[in-house]
Amino acid sequence: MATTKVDPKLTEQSRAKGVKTYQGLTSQQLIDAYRIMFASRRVDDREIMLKRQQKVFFQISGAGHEAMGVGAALALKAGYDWFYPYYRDRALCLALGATSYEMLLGAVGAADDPCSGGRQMPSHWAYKGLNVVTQSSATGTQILQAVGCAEAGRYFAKHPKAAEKAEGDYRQFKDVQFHGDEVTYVSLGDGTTSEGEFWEALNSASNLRLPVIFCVQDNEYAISVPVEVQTAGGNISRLVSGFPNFHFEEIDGTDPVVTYASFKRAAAHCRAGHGPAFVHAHVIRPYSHSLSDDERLYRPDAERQADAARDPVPRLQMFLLREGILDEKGINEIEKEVEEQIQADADRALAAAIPQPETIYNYVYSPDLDPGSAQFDTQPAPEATADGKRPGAPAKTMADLINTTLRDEMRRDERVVIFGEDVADCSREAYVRTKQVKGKGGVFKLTSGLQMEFGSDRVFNSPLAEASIVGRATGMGTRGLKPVVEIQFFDYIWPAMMQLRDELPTIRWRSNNAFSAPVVVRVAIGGYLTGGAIYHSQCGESIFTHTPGLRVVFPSNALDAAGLLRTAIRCDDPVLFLEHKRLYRETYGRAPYPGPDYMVPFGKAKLVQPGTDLTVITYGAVVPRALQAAQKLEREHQVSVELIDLRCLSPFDWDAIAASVKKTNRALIAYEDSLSWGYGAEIAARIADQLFHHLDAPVKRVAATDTFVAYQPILEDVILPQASDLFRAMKELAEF
Ligand SMILES: Cc1ncc(C[n+]2csc(CCOP(=O)(O)OP(=O)(O)O)c2C)c(N)n1
Ligand SMILES: [Mg+2]
Repeated sequence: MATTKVDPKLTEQSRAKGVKTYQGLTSQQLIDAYRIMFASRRVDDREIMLKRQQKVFFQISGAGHEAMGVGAALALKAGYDWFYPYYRDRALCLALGATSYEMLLGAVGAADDPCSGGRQMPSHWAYKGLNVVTQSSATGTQILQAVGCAEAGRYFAKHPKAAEKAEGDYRQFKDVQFHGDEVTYVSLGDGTTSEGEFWEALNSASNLRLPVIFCVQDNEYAISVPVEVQTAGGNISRLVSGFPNFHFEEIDGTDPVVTYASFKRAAAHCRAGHGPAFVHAHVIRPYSHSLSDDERLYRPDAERQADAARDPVPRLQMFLLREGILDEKGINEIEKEVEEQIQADADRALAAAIPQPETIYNYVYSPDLDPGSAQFDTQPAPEATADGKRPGAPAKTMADLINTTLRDEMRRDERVVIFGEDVADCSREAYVRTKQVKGKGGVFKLTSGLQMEFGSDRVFNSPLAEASIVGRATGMGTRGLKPVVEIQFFDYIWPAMMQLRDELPTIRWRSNNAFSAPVVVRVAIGGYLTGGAIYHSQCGESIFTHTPGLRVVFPSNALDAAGLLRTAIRCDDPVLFLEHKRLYRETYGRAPYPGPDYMVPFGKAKLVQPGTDLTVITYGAVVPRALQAAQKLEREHQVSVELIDLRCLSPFDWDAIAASVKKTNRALIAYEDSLSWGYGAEIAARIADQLFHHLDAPVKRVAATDTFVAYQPILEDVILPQASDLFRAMKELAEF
């Protein structure tokens, strides 16, 4: 049957009875392996047929990779170890316990497709009960996540109380399970080793001695590009051999006995805590890359025939016959059973219900916890502070309150971990403990003192690699940790863009709510720094507000920063938390410590000042500038400005905007980013669309020039919107 699982216990029993085994595999296990490999190939063939009949919409095969998958699955434990496979891992998933019916549900895009409910292409595996984690189509993004997954397993083993459930925040909806000797499997093709994230992942796994098995399935092609073009010298094993703490294997991946034995050794190395393993398996790709590709355009027949001679399915069949494990009749029986099963599965899958159109909005965000709800709306309670502060206590800066909020939440929730560049007090912690140095705690000191209070496994420096920060955090978040990571400057967020656009915010939606990664990414953003120049002043928030599933927050004052950050940490969705550098220590917007439970709900704007003549919609560092301009306009021209601070940029508070514009009939959107295609464009379009009949004047925008930010302060002043620009625009709008 295509659903048969191979029982690893058989190995031990047979050995005890003196039965012949093959590297520990019994005859029965090899028969089962054949059944699965044959089934895997036949599911591919069936899908190819259905694609030609236009009954499915995409096909990518696992052909040629079957022996690799089955051997790995036999050596590892479904639902115990963790799996970050890639699209060629059909046989792995079947051997772990997924069924051919489930796979065919994916091919037709059925509502009950367990991988994605018809949202992803077929062969994008995700089986929650088996610990097979959702994957995207982006090659290589899974590798850093696998590293984070392994880190989470180790963390929970060391902090078992952190795994406990808690009410009232994301933990209520996040079951954690872990095993002290678990391993994380991650696979990729030879071409994908060219991605930088692959190297970042090897680096961290090696340095941290993480129990990750990297399985490179080398079929010598990445679509049409051969391995010698991808890999210097043509052999990835040679290039990675210098990474310390690894167990390396370079094997024939077309023989399940070889792959099983190799994975046994790799897993033993990982489970013993020695570090990661690297299995470089030479496989074949007997079909083209996918059904959208015709390999005859770039591979001659001779080369394809040489591949065919190593085909793992006939090869295992010959082996079984040669060893007398099965005779021809036995083989035929298995194949017939598999064929009949797959035929029946395909018929059932084609008749399965498809998803209802109205479900498309499901699981963009958590269906369980709404961070805009009353639960996240609390009042400042200065008297409730842990360190005895009282009302009338000194006003704190935004930097102070962010630091205090992080500290409070780390005390409250042992799942919170913090990492990023320079966020630790001192990686060589003995220097601080012996009082030789004070410690740094972030280039802006926002995480100061946290490593000293909570220890180096909860607050630590990462390598200088932004994709690694977000990718590892995503893997950790998937396992139930709450990483609150820092990107040092918004200007350098771009290496993490793939993780921030294609991974973190997509995990829940693409897995139809089977997986989630409610991670917080804190980012220092913005200009007005006098000398910050092009690479320390950028905004660009609209690039992220354009991404569904990501909550984007941008506070303008200390109290909001504290309340919104706490909501971000307790919430069940990924949050991009933008902290304006210029506001960190500004006099404007300081506030006393509001207590350890102060929260501001997401998606609720703040009325900075009420007014009647025009509405200004803004956020971040433009808020104090707009306020200054509005006060001057009132003083000098008796124009009453209603000033709205959005605080949350996605989702944003449309109701507050609409109510205000209906009252004032004039709207100005002010933002620090460059004007064109900026955040204000969406708000302006929506006002024009939905409030047209309420407008007495065109919707206006004030923003930075369509340039970068210059170093010379005179230029910076011209480029970024100033109070004087806002004053002028407000006055013109009022007079229109
Ligand atoms: C980041 C990214 N770039 C490009 C693609 C398009 N693409 C899909 S598979 C593939 C080739 C992958 O080759 P390899 O890693 O060797 O795996 P194989 O398909 O050979 O098993 C490419 C270029 C993608 N999915 N993701
Ligand atoms: Mg390849």
